[in-house]
Parts: sequence; structure tokens; C-alpha cells
Amino acid sequence: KPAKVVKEALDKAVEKVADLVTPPAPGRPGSAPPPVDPPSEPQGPLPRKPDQASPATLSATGAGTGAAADVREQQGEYLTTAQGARLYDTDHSLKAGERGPTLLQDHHLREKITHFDHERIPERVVHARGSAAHGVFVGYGTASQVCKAGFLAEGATTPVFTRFSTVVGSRGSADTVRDTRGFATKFYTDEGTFDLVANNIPVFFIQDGIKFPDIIHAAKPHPDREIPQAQSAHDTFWDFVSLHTEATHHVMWHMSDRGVPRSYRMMEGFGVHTFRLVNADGVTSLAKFHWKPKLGVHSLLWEEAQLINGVDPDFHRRDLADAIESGAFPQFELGIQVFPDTPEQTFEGIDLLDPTKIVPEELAPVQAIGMLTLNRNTTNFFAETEQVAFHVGHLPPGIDVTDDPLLQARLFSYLDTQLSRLGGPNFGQIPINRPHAPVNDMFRDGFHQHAVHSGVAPYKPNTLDGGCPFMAGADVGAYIEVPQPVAESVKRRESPTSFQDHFTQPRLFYRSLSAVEREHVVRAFTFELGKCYEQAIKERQLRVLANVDAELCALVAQGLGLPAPEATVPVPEVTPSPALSQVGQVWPVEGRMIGIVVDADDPDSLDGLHQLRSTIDAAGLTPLIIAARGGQLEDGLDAQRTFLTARSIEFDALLVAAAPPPAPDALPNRDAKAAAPAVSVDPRVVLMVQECFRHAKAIGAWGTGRNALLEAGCAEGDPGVVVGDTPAEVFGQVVELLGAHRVWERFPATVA
Ligand code: HDD
Repeated sequence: KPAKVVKEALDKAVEKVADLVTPPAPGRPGSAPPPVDPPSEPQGPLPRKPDQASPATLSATGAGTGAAADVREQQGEYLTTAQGARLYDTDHSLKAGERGPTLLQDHHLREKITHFDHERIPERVVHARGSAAHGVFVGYGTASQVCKAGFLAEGATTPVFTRFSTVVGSRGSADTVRDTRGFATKFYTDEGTFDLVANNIPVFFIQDGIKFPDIIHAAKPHPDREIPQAQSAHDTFWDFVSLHTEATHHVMWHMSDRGVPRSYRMMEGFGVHTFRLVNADGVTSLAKFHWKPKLGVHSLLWEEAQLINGVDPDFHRRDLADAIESGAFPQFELGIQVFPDTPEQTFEGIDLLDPTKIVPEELAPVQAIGMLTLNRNTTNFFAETEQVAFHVGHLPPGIDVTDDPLLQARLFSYLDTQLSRLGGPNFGQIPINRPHAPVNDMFRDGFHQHAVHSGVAPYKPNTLDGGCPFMAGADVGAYIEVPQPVAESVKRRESPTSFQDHFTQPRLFYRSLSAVEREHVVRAFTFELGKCYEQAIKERQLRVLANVDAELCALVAQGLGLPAPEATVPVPEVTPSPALSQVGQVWPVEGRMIGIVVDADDPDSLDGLHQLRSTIDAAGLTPLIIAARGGQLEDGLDAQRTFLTARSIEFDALLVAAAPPPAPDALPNRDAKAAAPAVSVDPRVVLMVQECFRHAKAIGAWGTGRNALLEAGCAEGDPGVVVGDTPAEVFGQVVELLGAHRVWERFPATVA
């Protein structure tokens, strides 16, 4: 009998395999038509999209030999087990009979589920939410007087990988929360990998790395209920920073527009610490690294940021990938502020080892030393973005660390964290982390060892491997630490006195902003403290603000309904630094989103669009056509958004070419529909115009589009509202307004 059962099962399996490889005859009785035509012949994996080439990395074993990257991916035309055995069925587990229990011997089932069960790795303890892109860095050669690093030489081209991130939220949190942003770049240089692990804020919450767990525990969601996600607007955060006043400078930036960037493409990046540079003659200088975005530094408004978190939580991730895919490659110029390497390590009285201090650009200009262009999206988010491991200690010859106590703690933390996050000490062999410089490190074994090392003597000195590998000298590019004298002193847990001024630079920052930017800071403090439950925390933070600026403190106190306290320390005189403000300049508009409302039943609105097409392309803008319904509007013209899928926050500017009447799905319920006859323009278009107006975006209209503006309550003559006879005339003026990012005059000045 068992033999019979086995034979039957085998026959069935064979029949099934025959079914799978032979396409069912069309119209065979009883067979439902497949939803799509399956391929009739076995075929290999799909070719990569042109922008998805795998990273050009050398394998650890092939290092220095020029061996091709050993990046494993799908191979062959058949589904297999992890051991390469071909499979005939992956939809049914192996059971004792059709309705029987599943058998323990089903290796494919166990292997498939086991692998799935372990697909997730621990997310980063901070900066868990991020997205990344590949690119290239080209040196200008302008740094050569102070730094010998080869990748900064004139015309030197280095592959890079940059990951942007938020700090507090978990991996699935929203992009546009109020937070600091990470800006980490891996330069795969010929002399070893250089990681510039930067933020979009030039100072940090703490002066000593030993406090990192404290600030992060305070900022993360409350441990009892795990809320709020990715926010600083809660009691534990404000409890900590109000008690720990060295955080004040960072908090000022965090509450400013810098906390809600418009795009990763429009943020500055700062290495924060002072680094030590060494030139070819061994002469050292101190330096701070800056990234300057080509498109300027721009932010969202808080209301926009909040709306986006619901409408499109992947806003920044999408923006980065879409820009790269459309060819609007994000560019950032790398710059350095250079200071003499004096024993005091100060510049104009500013302690260069204090990571809560900046050196205003007016005192030490940022000198451009190279250009980063992000030009390729990732092929696989997990393999690259999730597994990339940065480390502030990854430095090429020419760049060294200083004694900044925050940097010193980071030098420990980044290596340590990968052991649990990436599962062992061999994370450097993961393709995205492999150096492009030859690796011969004598590190052996360990979890996930990919290399098949040869030789018998992974120790030094040896004779059995011919004394290999050899030690390098400075003449062949060895990394030699600067022989920096260490102050003779007693061991103590203390900071220098110069670290104790916590209020001058926060005031400098606040007083360097334009009135509208200061108003945003006031509102951000009022919002965040307004979300705290504990009265004592709000009062304590007001006492901190009183030491920064009386106006700021008074306005926040007013919003909270609390008395404004007096300053407890003398409020210093500061000289504002105009470089800290984001307002007042004109920037390129490439890659900006422009929404265009049309009406498929209004041929004039479509005509206008045809006329504009080449002008929009020439300006490098990304147009999104919005109509009542999706699909083709007429030959060669598709709607990318409908009134249902479009929301104002996606656009940097809005063009209204028509006043479409309410579509059938315009109103949410029966009562609203009953009132509909009073509405002549689709209310979602009206809302779009109103929101763009409220968010100080440029708006242009022509033809019947003017009626939509009227219905939204904005008129010709309002700042940033352009009405004209021809689409070209309107578009030209809107693009000009877009260069300033927002129509700043639309904000009422409620601060002095
Ligand atoms: Fe950090 C990740 C930036 C202080 C410990 N940090 C991390 C990332 C960025 C920064 C951009 C994400 C890297 C990525 O995309 O994978 N961190 C900074 C800056 C700091 C800073 C600019 C101050 C100037 N960090 C800092 C301190 C410590 C850490 C003081 C610990 C003592 N940071 C880490 C970490 C992370 C990290 C726990 C989490 C994931 C990772 O390293 O790889 O080790």
C-alpha cells in the first residue's frame, strides 16, 4: 500500500511539473484564464535597469587583484533552494495526503520560512529611517595646501555612497518630522575608505559622548507607551534639554526651519567636529567640513510637514529617488573652514573642540574643495541602504581626528554598534561596505566570513608567508597618526571652562535669522512645549530661553499662557552671521515640482500646456499635470495626478490653467453634495490653491484658471499671485518667484 501511495504522489508531482512547463492550452475546459500571460519558456532573471548597476566593489579575497565584484544575486532560469536544487512547487507544503498534516521533512518549507523569519535585522539604534544613493566626488585640488588626501586632488574622481536620515524615528517612521537629519557619505578612495558622518545641523546636543545614551533615551518615544514616534514634542525630551543647557544651541537649530528640510537635496551638511588635516610636508591645520547644496537650503513650513506625514510619509525618500531617476542629480559642494593648529585649539575665542559651537562663516569662510553628485539610485534597499556601515574613524592619510570628547566617543561607538546590527566583525565584507582600496588585514574567521584566505601565517612577524604582508611607510601612503602632544594632566571627569558658555551662540543663531524665520522658531517652541504635560518642564525651558533672548522667551511664554521669566545670566552682545539665514537669496529651480491644474473638457487649458512643455523642460522643472481623472487627456498628454491623489504639499509652485467644475467624486458625503450647486469649481482645486497660498508658494493662472483663484479667495495683486494672458508670461514670473523658494512677503511679521 505505501508503495502505491508513493507512486500516486509521484505521478501527481510529475503531472504537475508537466503542467507547469507546458503552458495550459488556451480555453482548456475548467481552467480559469490566467490574469496575465505567463512566460511559456523558462527565462533568466530580468536584466537590471540601467541605473541599477551593482556597486563596483572589490571582493575581500580579490582585493588588489582587480577581481570582479563577487556580488551574488539571482542566477539561472529556475527557482531553486538555497543550495541550488531546482524546485517544482513553492505554493504547497509537503503533506501526508491532500488534507493531512505537514511533514517535518519538507526542507523547502522549513528553509523558506526560516529565512523569512530572520529577514529583519535590528534597525540602527539612531538614524534608523533613511535613504541613500550612489554618486561620484570630484576634487578641485584646492585643498592640497592643507591636506594630502589623494581624493581631494584636482580632478580626482571617487565613487561615493550617501545616506540621509532622520535621527529619532524608527525605520518605518515618516520623513518630514521635526528632527535633525543625518548626511553620511562613504568615499571609496584609493587610499582607504573615508566616511564623513555628518548632520544638517552644525552643532550637537552634548559636548561629551558619554551623554549620548541620555539624549537619545530622552528623545526616543516614552518607554511605557512607546509614543510619540519620531517627535521631540514630548516631556522626556524637554525635561532633558531644559536641565542640560549645553543642548540649547542644537535645540535652537532643531526648532528653526532646519528641523523640517524641504528635501534632502536642499540641506547643508556639517561634519560638526574639528578635524586635523595634514599636508604633503606634514604641516597640520584644523578644519571643519561643510556640504553646500547646489539648490540652496530650503525648508518646509510646519503645517506642510505635518500634512506630508499623512499624505506621503516617504516624501524625502521619494523626492531623492525621483530626482535622480529624472536626471536632476543632487549636487553638494564640499568645503572646509581652516584654522591654524595652535596649542589652544581655539579660533577668535571659540573653542574648536566644543561641538556645541560654530565658527561663523564671516570669520572663517568656507573654501570649496570638491563636488559630490548623486547620480544612481540603489538596486536593493536592504543590501545597500540598510547594510551600509559608516564610521568616523574611517579616514584616509591626510585627515586625522582631534580630542573633541564627542568625536572620541564616536570613534568607539560606530564599530561597536555594527557587531549587533550586522551580526559580527566581518560587516566590512558586505558589498556596500567593501573598500575599493586593496585590503590585506590579517583579520580571520568570525561570523559571515566571505573571504577564502590563503597562506598559513596570519600573524606578524612571520617567515612562513615570506614576511607578508609588509608594513608601509609614509612614502607608500601609510596612515600615520599626527604625533600630537598629549597634555600632561591628571585624569578627571570634567569639561574645560570654555565649554560652559551655553547661551551666546544660541543667541547668535536666533539674532541672525530674518523676522519670518524667528517667527517660525517661536511657533516651534510654542508647539513643542505646548505638547508637554508637565508644567514644571515648560517653566524651566522658558527660564533657558530667557537666557537666550527676551523676545523669544516672551512670545513663547505668551503662547503657552505662562509668565515670561527674567534672564539669570547677562545676555551677551552678538554680531549676527547672515550666512545662517535661509532667506534673501535666489537659487536654481532645477528638479522643483510644479503642479498644473487642467480641465480635459477645456481645450484651451490643454493647448496652454502644449505651449509650455518645452519651456518647463528647459527650466529643468518637474511638471505634474492634475486633472479630474487619470490617464490620457489627449494625444501625448497624460494626467499624473487627479484631484483625488494630488495635494498641494507636493508642489513648489502651482499653475492653474482651468477652473474645473466639481467632479462626481468631489464631495465626501450626501449633505455636502446637496450643497454642491453653490460650488462652481471643484473644491479640491480650491483647497489646493488655498493651501499653496497659505504656504507662501507662487501661484499662476491664465484663462478660466483665474476663476479658480477667485473662488479660493486670492486675487491678482496679492504677493506671489501671477495672472496673465499667456501661459508663457505667467510661467516666466512664477519661475522667478520660485528662485526665492517662497513668497516671503506673505508672512505677517509678528516678531520685530
Ligand atoms: Fe552618530 C549613526 C551622525 C554623534 C553613535 N550618526 C549616525 C548616522 C549619522 C550620525 C549621520 C547615520 C549613519 C548611517 O546613515 O548609517 N552622530 C552623528 C553626528 C554626531 C553623532 C553628526 C555628532 C556630531 N553618534 C554620535 C555619538 C554617538 C553616536 C556621540 C555615540 C557615542 N551614531 C552612533 C551609532 C550609529 C550612529 C549608534 C547608529 C547606527 C550606526 O551608528 O551605524 O553608532
